Amino acid sequence: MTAFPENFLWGTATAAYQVEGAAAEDGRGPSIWDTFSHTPGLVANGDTGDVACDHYHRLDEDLDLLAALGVGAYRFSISWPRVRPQGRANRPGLDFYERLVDGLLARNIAPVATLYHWDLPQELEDAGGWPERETAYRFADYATLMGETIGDRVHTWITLNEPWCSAYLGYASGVHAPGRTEPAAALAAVHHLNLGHGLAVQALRATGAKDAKMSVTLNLHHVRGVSEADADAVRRADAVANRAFLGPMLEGAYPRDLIEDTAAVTDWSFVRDGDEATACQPIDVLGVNYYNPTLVRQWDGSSERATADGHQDGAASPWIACEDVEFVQQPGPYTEMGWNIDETGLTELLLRLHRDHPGTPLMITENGAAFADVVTPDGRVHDERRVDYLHRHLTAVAEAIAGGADVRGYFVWSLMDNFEWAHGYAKRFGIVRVEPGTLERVWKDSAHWYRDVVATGKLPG
Ligand code: PNW
Repeated sequence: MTAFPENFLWGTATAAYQVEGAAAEDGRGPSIWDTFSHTPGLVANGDTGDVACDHYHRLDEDLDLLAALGVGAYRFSISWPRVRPQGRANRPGLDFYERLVDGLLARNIAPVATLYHWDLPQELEDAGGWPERETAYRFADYATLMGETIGDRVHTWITLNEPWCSAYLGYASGVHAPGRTEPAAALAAVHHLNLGHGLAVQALRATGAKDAKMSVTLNLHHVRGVSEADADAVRRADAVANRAFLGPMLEGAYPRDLIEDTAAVTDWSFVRDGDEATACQPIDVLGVNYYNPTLVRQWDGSSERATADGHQDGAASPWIACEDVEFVQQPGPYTEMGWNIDETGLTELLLRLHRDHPGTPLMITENGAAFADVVTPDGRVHDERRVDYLHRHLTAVAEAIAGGADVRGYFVWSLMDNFEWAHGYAKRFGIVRVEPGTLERVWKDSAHWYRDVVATGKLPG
């Protein structure tokens, strides 16, 4: 029987635009995801986050749901345009997060707050977005506002969620908002996200948030080569996907090979003296989101290039300076996202982080799977494939802990089915089903299973 450490933090995760709805209420301004989802053809089925799970209006019910699950922590994100539209504090928006945080604390659930889960205020994108340095300063202003408002009650602050997605899917491949396909701008966005992270940690520490833990969540890619001959392909993909963030944030410098690999795209002149030191603020825990590994091969040009990472079907690639890297189809089984299921990548990734950054505790801030629901006439939702996925990945976490990795917690993505970005509502990650139409919350088998894991701190069987 696999057991977890005594103080292990068990939680579930969501993000504001994916669950809240109430897109035009109480003074909320538009974000880049409102604009993107309302542009025909960019999101599957024309879905938007206008209503989403209606979490904004069902807050108490959802807080009770978390309490019934017995989780010790809840990871949510704050909608920047709800609390600071047009750069001005919006009291009704702030009130919502006060009620959320107080409601969690009243139920003995630790609030883990992400400042930026992709919903940039539209006016900041109109001024250039993350490729502009100003955006990093505006982000720090927003961090100050949130630190002053709820900083005395938040357990852990996560500055950014997956800046890889913000920069490369938003500005290089364009499959996420704001939908731009400008590789040089994407690398400038990488830098201003790194800078914004550091500025936000400084800003939070300067407010009532000074006792909270500081963190950032990265979707690190566990990159493997098909054979030893593919070492350089692995190095390139790792540089642009992982070390572009780990370097400045944890070591205070961009990796030299990244600068060289991308020289034809940018001269990195947007990096000013002192920026890397600013990005490198001490953090208390590193958030890791993991779904599947990445398999690459050196491309010699003799055949058509494999592009099986799910990001190459359009014209533009998020993999800047990886023209000679093939992304190779991995063996199944697969989730509904087409992502292969391979928990060994999670153990290896955690052990690598432990080896490369030994002083930095780790937390799995997202892990989970999309599967189609099987609802039986008795109203139950039998998602044994999700239970199997979670079981495998929690076993992998336990193995990493046994191998020495300092892993402090685990958050299932997601508490409930929600707006899965460009896929709309078609891809369902919840351990709780959200009934289309009525938005009723229905426990899937995985929710019952997870409640038992949280209650015992052990995996069954
Ligand atoms: C993460 N990719 O997104 C996000 O943090 C969540 O909001 C999201 O719902 C979840 O994972 C499931 O997708 C990702 O294309 C979106 O590589 C896309 C990718 C990775 C993560």
